[in-house]
Amino acid sequence: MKLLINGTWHSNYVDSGDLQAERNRIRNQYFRNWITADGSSGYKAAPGRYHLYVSYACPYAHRTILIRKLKQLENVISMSVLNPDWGYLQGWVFGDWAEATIDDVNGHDYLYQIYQQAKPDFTGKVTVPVLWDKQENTIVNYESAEIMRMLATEFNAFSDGSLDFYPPALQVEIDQLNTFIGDRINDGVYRAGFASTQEAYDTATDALFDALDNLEHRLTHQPYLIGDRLTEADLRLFTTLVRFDIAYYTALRCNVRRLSDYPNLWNYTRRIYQLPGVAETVKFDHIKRHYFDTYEGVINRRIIPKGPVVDFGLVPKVTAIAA
Ligand SMILES: N[C@@H](CCC(=O)N[C@@H](CS)C(=O)NCC(=O)O)C(=O)O
Repeated sequence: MKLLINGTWHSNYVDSGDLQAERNRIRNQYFRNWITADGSSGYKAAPGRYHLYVSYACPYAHRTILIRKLKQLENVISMSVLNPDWGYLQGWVFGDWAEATIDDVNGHDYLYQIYQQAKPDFTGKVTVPVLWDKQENTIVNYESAEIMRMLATEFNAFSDGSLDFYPPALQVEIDQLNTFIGDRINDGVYRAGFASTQEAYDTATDALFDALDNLEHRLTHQPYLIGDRLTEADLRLFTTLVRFDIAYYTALRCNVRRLSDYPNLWNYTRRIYQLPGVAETVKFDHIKRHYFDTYEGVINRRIIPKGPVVDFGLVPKVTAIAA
């Protein structure tokens, strides 16, 4: 496991569970600040003040890239892109890949140095996305769901305020969908792919495909998860679905069915992909590089995949060999 412990970088730490509780505690305690339109939180929405560190490979970072694009915040919030290959001893590194960048805000080579700069004794994983405050020289937040919500709601003075992906009347339903999709699908593909036992893989895969079946049914008579309106829940689902056949089906053995075997989910994913600006945020070369070249040693190759489900039956049934 790659992580910082008391500010020191470890590239191959074996966590036997001793650090888990501490890491969870820290995850909720630090870097969970909110930018607000009026500045009452201490972090005021302002053009040029904030910076995003992302990877085009990561579905969680993709949420924030997507909302920045759709809300037309590209000139308001700057962005650095990490190399998609996470196999380096240093974890996430800057540059040296098409459309990856250097860190032109803090001048670092590795993402863990951003965390060290913000909190020299930080303990925990070094994940993307990260929202950086150039004024206070610190990490504002590193939870994609929270960054996404802030960008969508607090920057309306500088962005396309007419687009509301979290409208008050739909918030209860969006929250319910986010919980379901987050657990069963966004995290579910990783739970399946990184399972260390057959049983854990089987359970995660069943839960994942049950959830996809459920959403396939939901989309029978409507273009988006909540009727005609594109919401935050759709964007969070999209970043996993757009990776599904390209990466998760093979690299993470989520292979009972392809996404393209689901007529409604497939049309839905293509519908969102074709919305103005969305395709520019999807970089399939980064996605492939990340999932196929990075996780050697993390994925247990001895687990037997559940799929693909193949029907060798012929209709009408052939009963004799014609030779
Ligand atoms: N809960 C976090 C998860 C982000 C996350 O897991 N990012 C992955 C890339 S897809 C990462 O940076 N992993 C590095 C690691 O596990 O050490 C969020 O939603 O922002």
